[in-house]
Amino acid sequence: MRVLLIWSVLLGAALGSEDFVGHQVLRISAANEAQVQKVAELQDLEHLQLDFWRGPARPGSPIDVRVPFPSIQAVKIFLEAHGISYEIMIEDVQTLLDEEQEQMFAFRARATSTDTFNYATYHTLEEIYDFIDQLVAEHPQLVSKIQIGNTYEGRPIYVLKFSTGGNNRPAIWIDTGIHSREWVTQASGVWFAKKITEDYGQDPTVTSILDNLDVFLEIVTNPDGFAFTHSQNRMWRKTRSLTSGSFCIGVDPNRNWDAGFGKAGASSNPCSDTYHGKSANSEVEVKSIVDFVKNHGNIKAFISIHSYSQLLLYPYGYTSEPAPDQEELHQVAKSAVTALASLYGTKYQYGSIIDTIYQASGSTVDWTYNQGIKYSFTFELRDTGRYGFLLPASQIIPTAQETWLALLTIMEYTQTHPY
Ligand code: O2S
Ligand code: ZN
Repeated sequence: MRVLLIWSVLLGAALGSEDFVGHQVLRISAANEAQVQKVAELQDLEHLQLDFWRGPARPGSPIDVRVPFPSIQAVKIFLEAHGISYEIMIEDVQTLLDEEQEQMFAFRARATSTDTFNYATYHTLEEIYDFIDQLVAEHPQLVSKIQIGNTYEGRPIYVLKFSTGGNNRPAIWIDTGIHSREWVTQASGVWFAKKITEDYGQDPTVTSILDNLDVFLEIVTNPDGFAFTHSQNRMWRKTRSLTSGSFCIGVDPNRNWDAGFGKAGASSNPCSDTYHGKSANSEVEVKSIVDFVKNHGNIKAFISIHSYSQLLLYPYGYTSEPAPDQEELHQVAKSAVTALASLYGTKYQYGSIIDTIYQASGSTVDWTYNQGIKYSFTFELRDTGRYGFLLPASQIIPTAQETWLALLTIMEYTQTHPY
């Protein structure tokens, strides 16, 4: 164990990946709007190098922030000075990263088929792309791979198509990993893909869905960012594009869509983790999906999967104007989270993005909804903050299983409520 640990640290150092020794994640409880504003001020102090994992949000909903070791005292004194309460959620981020690396190292054996693939560990981009090819080779009648574009750095962008025939059937879209550090989402995407191939022709619900609808699944929606989380910085969220006039890299692909683009709920600062980019669809990873959706023209449900916080959200994020279908979306969300909880009791909150989490402009599902895709939803998978983005691999399968129940609910509803 020790030796392995030392190895992984050395290996990390040799590869030049960023370390997080002594970094803490604080959970801040802002009691009122003034305290939220105070915490938001911290965000603007760039020298502190804070990484907001969650929020700043409305009073009452926690704000989680990763604080680099050299900033810890300053941040704690600031919070205490303003009477803002906080607790330490993660004592040392690097310890969790070392455990994650050790776990991956122990299971690093390459699978030769999707039956020997280890669904209970995290995988690299290469491994996931191999998995995709294996799944297609094993089920050529059911699964195909579509390349919808190339990333900023030139990597192929793949979407899996699950189809039993027909001519441009109404379709369901699911994407995972648009934020690269949300690793449980790509891992769940892999599990969903396998699950569909296992259940088609066996499980009546899945069979009926696929006899009527096509399913598109983009597992690694931000391949450059994902590769970067493995090679350089586990905490990377954005794309990897360059912005002229700035030394900072990347655009938030969940602020880059053409719905309330650039409004409150996104940053115009290229160094921010919620930087919206120069213009809507500036990111090729976003534009490739936009083109695909428009060309297809028959997508009826669009589900974009993030982590963490255990939420099921529907539009809007950029405005507090209720979506015209709010009541129906609320009912669908309610049934979906009920199904999800039935397996392990995991509790999800649900509602519109702006009411439930925070204002966010230019997000995926606001755009798809405005395109006429009524059943547009965003998930935030496990957990509620104990591990945040660093969810232990032992929770991958339970997370995927319970989420699948919610997805089935939405897919079945879509099938039985044509519009
Ligand atoms: O900030 C984000 O992009 C959220 C979702 C938004 C729709 C608010 C992700 S990280 C869960
Ligand atoms: Zn996200």
